[in-house]
This record gives sequence, structure tokens and C-alpha cells, in this order.
Amino acid sequence: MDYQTLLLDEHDDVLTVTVHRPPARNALSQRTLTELRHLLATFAGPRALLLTGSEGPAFIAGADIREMAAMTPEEGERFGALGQEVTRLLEQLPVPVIACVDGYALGGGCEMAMACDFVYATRKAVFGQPEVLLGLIPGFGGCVRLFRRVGVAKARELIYSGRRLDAAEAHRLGLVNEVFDNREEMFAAARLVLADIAANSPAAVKACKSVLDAVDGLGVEEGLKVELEAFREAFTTADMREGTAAFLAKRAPTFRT
Ligand code: CO8
Repeated sequence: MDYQTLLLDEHDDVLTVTVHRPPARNALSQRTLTELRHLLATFAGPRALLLTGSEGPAFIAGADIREMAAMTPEEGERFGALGQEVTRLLEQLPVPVIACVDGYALGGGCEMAMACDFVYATRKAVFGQPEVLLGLIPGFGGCVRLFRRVGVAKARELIYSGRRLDAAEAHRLGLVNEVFDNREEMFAAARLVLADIAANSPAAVKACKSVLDAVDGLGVEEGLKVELEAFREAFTTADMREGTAAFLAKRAPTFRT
């Protein structure tokens, strides 16, 4: 696919995906979401993904309001379904995904960030679900994911009021893992944590991601069953044999999968 609104850069086995629509503050158009869907559905190779927005006031200023303004309910539903599909693809990617947020992450932008494994931000980052100001509601998973990150009461307050959070408050609430002074520091830290993760068994990291996704919303008993199944599966991997043998031989492991 010809990516017109995404910039891709791969190095050190990490794919950086930059949403690039500067005139619209990197808002998610149907075109952008279709490109993201294609990219994520055909993703193979890199050991990690960084999602960001091109440099400017916004990370992603939400779904494209200009496009939505003219949509019928059926078109709105298709648009919402496309955005939800993209967030699910992000969540289910078999490698770690970090959102690097610099500037506004509003509406669909906040929802994209929440579909990533975790979020790093600069001091300039601003989060929020301002859909009610437009007569809309969060449609790319905001109602489903925000309360899992910040708790039900806070999510209700934020979604009903549409108010914005600065980076410090988002950090305090657990929406953001860490706040950095600028983009360079944020990307350097993201690459560092990804390098740490890359030293571990890729099969085990993938299994953890899949278990964490599967147990979301389950009760303890059901969740433990899912975990146990994946735990058993780990015993079938070469990485498990190598990791435990390397520990006992007091040497560094060499993981292959
Ligand atoms: N969509 C389309 N265009 C946008 C968007 C957007 N979300 N945000 C900004 N733009 C455009 C503006 O229209 C403007 O265009 P133009 O130059 O042609 O007038 C240009 O970007 C620059 O915008 P500003 O002058 O407002 O830029 P500022 O730097 O002053 O402000 C803000 C940046 C704070 C990001 C401001 O633009 C803003 O508030 N944007 C809207 C934020 C918002 O409300 N986002 C939520 C959108 S709704 C949503 O995401 C729903 C998701 C679920 C959808 C489910 C579908 C069914």
C-alpha cells in the first residue's frame, strides 16, 4: 500500500510509525486509519513498534472532525469500526508497542495511545476525551479502555467533562508511564527500554502480552486458567530450556525465537 499519511522508519529492528498530517494536527482520517490497518495487519519482522505523531502541536488531535461532520450513522459506524479494528491490531501485535506522545492526544489520539502497551510522553503532552463537546462519544475504545487505566470514577469524570489532562496529571493517574523534557529524551528512553526487552526471550514476551490481553476483564479464576495454559506452553519452547540452562551455567542466554 502507498502510505500517504504515515512515515515509517525502521532501525535497530524497531519500526517507528509516525502519523503525518501536519495541516490537520495529525488527525485520523479514514485514509490514515486504512493505512494503519494495512500496516498492522501485514506487520512482520521488527521486534518492536513506536507510535508517534509528526512534530508539532499534536501527537494525534483525534478522529478527523471534518470527515465525521458529513457522515451518516452508517458511515459513522463503519468509521468507528475501522478505528476499533486498528486499536485491536495494535493491542494484539505480537511485539511491544510504545506510544510516544508529544502534544495533544485528544479523542481518537488518546484512544490510540491507550491501545499501545504503554505510553511515554513529553511535558508538552495533553490528553483527553473531548468527544462530548462535539456531540459525540469516544468511539475507538475510549469508553472501554480509559477506566482500565485510570479507574472507573476518574474515567467517568474525564469522559463526561471532556476536560484535558496535562502530562503530570496523566502520569499521576497512570495513563503515562514516564514524562520527559523533550522528544529526543522520550525516544531515547523508549529505545532503551525496548533494547532491555529485546534481551529477553521474544517468545516469552509475546506470551506475556497475549496473556495480559486475554485476562483483561476476566475474573481471577478464569484469568489464572489462561495464565496456566500459557505457562505450560512456555515449557515447550527452546527459549525456556536455554534461559534456565544459562542461569544454572552462570552464562548469558542466547534466545532464538
Ligand atoms: N480533525 C480534523 N481537523 C482537525 C482536528 C481534527 N480532530 N484537529 C485540528 N484540526 C485542524 C483544524 O481544523 C485546523 O484546520 P484549518 O487550518 O484548516 O482551520 C488545523 O487542524 C489546526 O487546528 P487549530 O488551529 O485548532 O490548531 P491549534 O494548535 O490551535 O489547536 C488542538 C490544536 C487543541 C488539537 C485543536 O485543533 C483541537 O481542539 N482539535 C480537536 C480536538 C478534538 O476535539 N479531538 C476529538 C475529535 S473526536 C474523536 O476523536 C472521536 C474518536 C472516536 C470516533 C468514533 C467515530 C464514530
